[in-house]
Amino acid sequence: MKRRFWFAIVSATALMGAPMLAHAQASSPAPANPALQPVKPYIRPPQDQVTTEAFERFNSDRFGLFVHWGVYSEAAGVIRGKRWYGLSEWLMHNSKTPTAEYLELAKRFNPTEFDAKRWVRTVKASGIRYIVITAKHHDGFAMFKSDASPHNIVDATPFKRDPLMELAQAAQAEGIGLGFYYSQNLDWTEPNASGNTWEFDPQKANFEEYFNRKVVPQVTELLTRYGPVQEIWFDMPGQMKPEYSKRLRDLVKKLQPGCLLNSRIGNELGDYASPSDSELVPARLAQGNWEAIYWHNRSWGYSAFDNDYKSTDTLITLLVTTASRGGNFTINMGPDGKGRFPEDAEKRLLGVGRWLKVNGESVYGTQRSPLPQMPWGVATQRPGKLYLHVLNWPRDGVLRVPGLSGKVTAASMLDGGQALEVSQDKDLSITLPSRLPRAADEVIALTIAGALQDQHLDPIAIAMDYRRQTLDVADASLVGENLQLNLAHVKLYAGDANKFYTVTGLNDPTKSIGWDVQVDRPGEYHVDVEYSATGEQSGKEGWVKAGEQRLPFNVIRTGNIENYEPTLLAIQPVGVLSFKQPGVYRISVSPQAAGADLFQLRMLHLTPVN
Ligand code: H79
Repeated sequence: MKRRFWFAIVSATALMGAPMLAHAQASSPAPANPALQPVKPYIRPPQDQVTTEAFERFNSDRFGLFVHWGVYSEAAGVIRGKRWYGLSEWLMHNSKTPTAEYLELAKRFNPTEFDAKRWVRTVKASGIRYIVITAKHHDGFAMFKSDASPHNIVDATPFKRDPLMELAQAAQAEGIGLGFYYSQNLDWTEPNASGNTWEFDPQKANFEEYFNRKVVPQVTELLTRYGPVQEIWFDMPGQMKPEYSKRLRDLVKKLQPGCLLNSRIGNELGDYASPSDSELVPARLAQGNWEAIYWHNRSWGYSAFDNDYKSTDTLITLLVTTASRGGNFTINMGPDGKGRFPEDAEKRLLGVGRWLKVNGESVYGTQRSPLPQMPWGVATQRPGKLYLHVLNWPRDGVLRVPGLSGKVTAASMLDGGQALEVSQDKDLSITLPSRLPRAADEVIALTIAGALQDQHLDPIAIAMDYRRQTLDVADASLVGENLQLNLAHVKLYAGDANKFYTVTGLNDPTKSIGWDVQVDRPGEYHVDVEYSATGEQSGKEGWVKAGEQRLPFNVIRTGNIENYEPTLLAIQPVGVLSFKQPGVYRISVSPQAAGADLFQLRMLHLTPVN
């Protein structure tokens, strides 16, 4: 069956680019529900030769370490004997601690165990290529010697050393790149900056004064005293005026032309895109240069009571999935008040390093996958090579790639080099070793004759030999007027994330959210719809359709999606879709009747019925 291309239909709204500015969009019109941010493209192509060269390094690195370290690390999520759950670096804000009291914490912040060389050893052994460390977070406290503010680690703590200087030297000696995080708009110790509403009156703030006295001098210090800086990672521009983003950009580029800026400098002036915190850009939205940043546990700063660090398997999966979408993966580390990496966080990272020692070829310097969504995992490529990252092993031991454009001349496991049997006519089939998988991701290296075409917008492959497979609305074709893809920010939902995509405007039977799927052999799939719905939406009826098949369902109430509030999503069984022959089918969701939006759909789940 011929491939169908529906994607043009949605190109204007969804496929143009990445949802890269989720909390940095000062200028976008407010959506009806503030918890839902419309997805907007962010692509800023390189501006000059120096930037192009900087991106060559950026895109070859692929794996970075974010370090959140400050006075809040000493508090570790606890103040006045009370635990504050969540982001420990937000402690001052969440507990509305007065500036004077917060700065008292600095007097006991004495990270005597800090050893820059040791940090860099761990970074190297973890296969990480660059570090981005908090120079100044929202609490306004500089983790470097600053002449522009007394609130800095050298002048205001018993430690008296400049850890950024020590780190810059240790990193440079080992060829590890260095970047600085700098909170430019929020500064809770400054009456003239934004953010501290418990002590200061925003009406009286003179931002210009703060910007000239603190931001410009400190950014200048960071770019003139610490050697080459790969990136300045600005955060939370809020409503900062374009002139300030512009002045910051010009300052950075004047001092270090090769220093890259992330999109959270604000006002669309960054070089590369930052999606929202702890979010991977969906495959079909990822374009251009981008970097995913992930927390390791559920706080960026050290928390004494959050030990929920990600497993090595999860970290590897996140790293390779980001790489398959052409992005860098930057995992966070929150050193404690003594300056040590938490043992468990470090241990799990070192596991990634061991995996990369064997499989690094499939990550560093690779480019985005040419393949559409596959049930077995993801892919990366470089000229003449395609790497299949097998995250899910097929039950029949045969890994299929429908309609691969290049000719495979050799296939082997990256770990151990075992050659694999391949057959290729229309589809590619590879017989996996007859043993159980040994790692979360076992990589097959394919040698390819001829160029690979970009097929990532082709139909999504589904297959009976795997467990549950999902169809996310971020990868869907939106058919009809005024359907809009949004990113929801919530405070956890009954699943495991606090970011997910949903579509608004599904209010008429002529409109639909659809996915073209490639079915490899006849089979039956049980369908669940995963969504959120308000009381007004409860009782509405929808269809899941595929070819002539129509499965009706009615919507139940789960609640509103609200900004940074908990959200429930229903995972509701609908029925079974049966595909009698191999081919491409469109699976779609639509309302049965016109009216208000049917619901806020997140994804479909397809579970093979054996
Ligand atoms: O540095 C890390 C975060 O501190 C920073 N970005 C990453 C890299 C960040 N700044 N703002 N946000 C993240 C959004 C924060 C939202 C929340 Fe809250 C802070 C949710 C809970 C605490 C503010 C206070 C919004 C709700 C309550």
